[in-house]
Amino acid sequence: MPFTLPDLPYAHDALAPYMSRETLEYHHDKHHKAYVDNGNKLLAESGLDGKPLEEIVKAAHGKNPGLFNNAGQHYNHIHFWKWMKPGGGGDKIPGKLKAAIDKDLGGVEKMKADFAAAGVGQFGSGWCWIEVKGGKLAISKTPNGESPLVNGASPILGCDVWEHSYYIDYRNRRPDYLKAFLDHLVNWDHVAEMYEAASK
Ligand code: MN3
Repeated sequence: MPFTLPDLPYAHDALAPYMSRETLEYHHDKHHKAYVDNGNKLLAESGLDGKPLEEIVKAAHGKNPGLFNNAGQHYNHIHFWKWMKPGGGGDKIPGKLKAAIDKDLGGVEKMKADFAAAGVGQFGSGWCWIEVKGGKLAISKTPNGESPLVNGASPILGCDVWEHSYYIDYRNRRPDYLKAFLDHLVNWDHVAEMYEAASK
């Protein structure tokens, strides 16, 4: 089964002013679509067609760089759209996830500071994450299209720090973009769902 571009779970202008219609028209409609289209060309000849996306990402890592980059970014972006919502962000974090953040990440304020620092500290293109590894939460960052999946962990929140995600709205101010993501965009309900799934 080929990769397909999912619709955004909200209107293109729903995240403004924190993420503009223009950013989402480029980022979802053009950048994510290119990962899908290019990934499908490479998937067809890979022998991995029909496998679940997470398996394709892990199997292609280190073996099929072209497929890995596109399938990895397809996986990352499918969740990135769901990790945001209009009126999101802030500290309204579901109880079980909040307890894990307090226990493993030193509380909500420290988690937010460390997550933003990971995003700012990722040199060049990449992502910052909250992941579950060995039953515990951790903050991490990865270059390009990688994700915690390739490090034996499960991502539960990621923020895209490629310039295409923020340059229209924030120019070079990546720290301001990460602050807006945490304060106004994060869909903590989707994070909690992925935490539940990763904790089974
Ligand atoms: Mn992107």
